[in-house]
Amino acid sequence: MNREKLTEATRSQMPERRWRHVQGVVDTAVELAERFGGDRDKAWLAALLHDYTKAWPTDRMEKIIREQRLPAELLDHDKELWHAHVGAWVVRQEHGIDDEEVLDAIRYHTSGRENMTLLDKIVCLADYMEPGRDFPGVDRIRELAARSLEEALVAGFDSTIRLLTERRKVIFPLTFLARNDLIRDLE
Ligand code: DGI
Ligand code: FE
Ligand code: FE
Ligand code: FE
Repeated sequence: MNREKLTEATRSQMPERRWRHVQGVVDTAVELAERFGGDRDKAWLAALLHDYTKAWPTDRMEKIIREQRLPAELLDHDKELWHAHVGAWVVRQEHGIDDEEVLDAIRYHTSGRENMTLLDKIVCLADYMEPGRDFPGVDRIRELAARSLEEALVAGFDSTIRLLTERRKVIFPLTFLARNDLIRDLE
């Protein structure tokens, strides 16, 4: 697999603004991998591909969820969650990505999950704190990330839960499971 081709293929899936976000996530994920002893190459790859289908039309994603038997419960939750699972499926199909660790990091980058792997944490946290992100609490997340992936991620999930609550949105259960599991590990 050729890094340049994969980079161009990814770039072509999304508008320029989203591509800048992806580049920020790539740089941040590689830095976090270095800081916390993760696999630099896997962090690079998972970060590059994490939002592969983010800009796709929802009907195209819905079709894949139905036809490929991705978790049907996704259809009952926010469409914002779909691109993570659909993206993991598409990059395997289109680019032969078969590293399950990388695919899981893509699949769970939005919701998180219980027992997150080091790579899951790196990609999910990089997505929260890349330099282009600007939301209440992001600087605190960046500060925490200097010393603890887990503390920073809890702060990230808390900010998502807060935002969703304020907007009276349905919350995907995995987000709670991910957060609770990290809290228990920290206790
Ligand atoms: O794809 P990105 O915008 O880079 O970031 P993401 O994949 O983390 O998506 C975050 C969006 O998903 C954010 O606007 C909140 C929304 N969302 C909707 N329902 C849920 C949710 N995020 C989580 N973690 N859990 C939900 O239940
Ligand atoms: Fe995403
Ligand atoms: Fe995220
Ligand atoms: Fe993202």
